[in-house]
Amino acid sequence: MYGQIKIIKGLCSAIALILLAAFSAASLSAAQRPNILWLITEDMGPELACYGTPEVFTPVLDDLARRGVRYSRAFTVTPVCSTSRSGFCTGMYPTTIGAHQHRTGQRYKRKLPEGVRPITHWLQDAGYYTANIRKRGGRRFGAGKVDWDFLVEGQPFQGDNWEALKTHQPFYAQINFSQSHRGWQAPKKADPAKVVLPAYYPDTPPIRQDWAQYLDEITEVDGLIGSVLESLETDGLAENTIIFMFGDHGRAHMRGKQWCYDSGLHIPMIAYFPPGVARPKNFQPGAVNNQLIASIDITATTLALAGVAKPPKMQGRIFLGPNSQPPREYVFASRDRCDMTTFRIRTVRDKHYRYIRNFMPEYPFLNINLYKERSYPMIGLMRKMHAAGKLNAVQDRLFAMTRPAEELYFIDHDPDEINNLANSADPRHRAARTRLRGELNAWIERTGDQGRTREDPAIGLQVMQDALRKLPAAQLDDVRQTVAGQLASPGISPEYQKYLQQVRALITDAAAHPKRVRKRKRK
Ligand SMILES: [Ca+2]
Repeated sequence: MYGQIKIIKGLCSAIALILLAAFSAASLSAAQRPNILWLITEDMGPELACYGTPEVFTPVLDDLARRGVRYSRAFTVTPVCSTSRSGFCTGMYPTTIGAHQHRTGQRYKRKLPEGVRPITHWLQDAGYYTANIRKRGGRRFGAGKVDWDFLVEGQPFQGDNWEALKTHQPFYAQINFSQSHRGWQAPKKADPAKVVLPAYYPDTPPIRQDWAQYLDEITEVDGLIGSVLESLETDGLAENTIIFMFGDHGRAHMRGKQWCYDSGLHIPMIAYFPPGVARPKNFQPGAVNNQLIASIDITATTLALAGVAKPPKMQGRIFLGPNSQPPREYVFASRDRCDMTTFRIRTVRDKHYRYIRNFMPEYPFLNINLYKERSYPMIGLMRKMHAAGKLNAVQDRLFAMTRPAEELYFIDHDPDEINNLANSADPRHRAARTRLRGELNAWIERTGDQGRTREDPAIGLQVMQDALRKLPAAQLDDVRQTVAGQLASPGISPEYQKYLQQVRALITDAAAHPKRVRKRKRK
């Protein structure tokens, strides 16, 4: 009996959702429904010329910002790929839908909760053609990345070919640009001597070169986006295609990606309405908009512009058009396990302050992560400088063996977030801390943060074991030395010490089981 009621209830809500979608879509005629294009750039902070960054050359995006609106305070809801993409794909906080562990692994992925779907499914029901572009002009174009930490039921996209857009309108399409992800190869344009480094990096030529190369990748992406805008023109799509350009999270530098600072969460974001689409009243071309935007708001706003009613559970806010919701006072973000490296960090930011809570302060900033050890040359370089006593106090802090339980930064005066005011006696900062602490607590409860239950540590150790076993002997030896160095570091906590001892045992295990490495070499 209960089962039958449940089925009937389920059917009723499904019918209601279909009717809702059909009614909303019907409120805009086919001709009125615009195409919507998301240009998603990998691992890219707001380091564009139009955001004031020197030595990056982004004439296309600077011009798009002049013709559209540039958002100066847009943030992702997590600082790493798969969780962030899970967020803006669904318009939900990954912590709410159980997609908060970066690279959950297929066997741990869960279905989305009832009433939560990828944006493409809402749009497909409303008659939109959906595509994640991988090909243009018969050639590979676009990474096609999705990287979601949940199981998708049904077809997430209907196509991957740019040419198909001409005959399938209205469309919603994504193009994912991977160039700004590490593995950098763009031609050198930025002058390393002229780039501006954050205060927590030592000013040395290799670090300047690394930063310059990152800027060159952004320059490269700008050119590719220029070619997309040309394709829109040549294919007759420019007049009725709305564009949202944004980064999937912040830059791939040490203390950037994977970290809940502006450097990991702040993204460039530009919205553009072509002449053929009625501009919302709250959209002023050429303006710089300073309101706080969360990446999940792009999702809710895209649905609104497509004439699809906001799904009741969607946490993103509509910020353009007649159904716009009040601007956010706060943006929130989370970080949990990234690959093998477990943390639980939550943060809230208003226009002036960022508050961070580290739920695992007994683990160091450089809690070992094989992906970063391998991909970020800066880590090895700074480790040597740390050992030689060549880092200043701010830079050296990255090597502390524990972290503060709370952090508070006054962004207006401290954009690099280096002066932790969590224990400040200044009444202004104390008031901000109390207020933001309360907001964060309320958000954790309100949104049902699933990180309140700690993941089984065996999962992180399993990921570590799998990764170690794939390492060539020389790299395994590097990891062994890093672990030995950390174990001998003053100030190490008993918790991290215990964890590293487990890692050390896994290194011994990996050295004894080099089967996979040899197998790989034969390929
Ligand atoms: Ca990414």
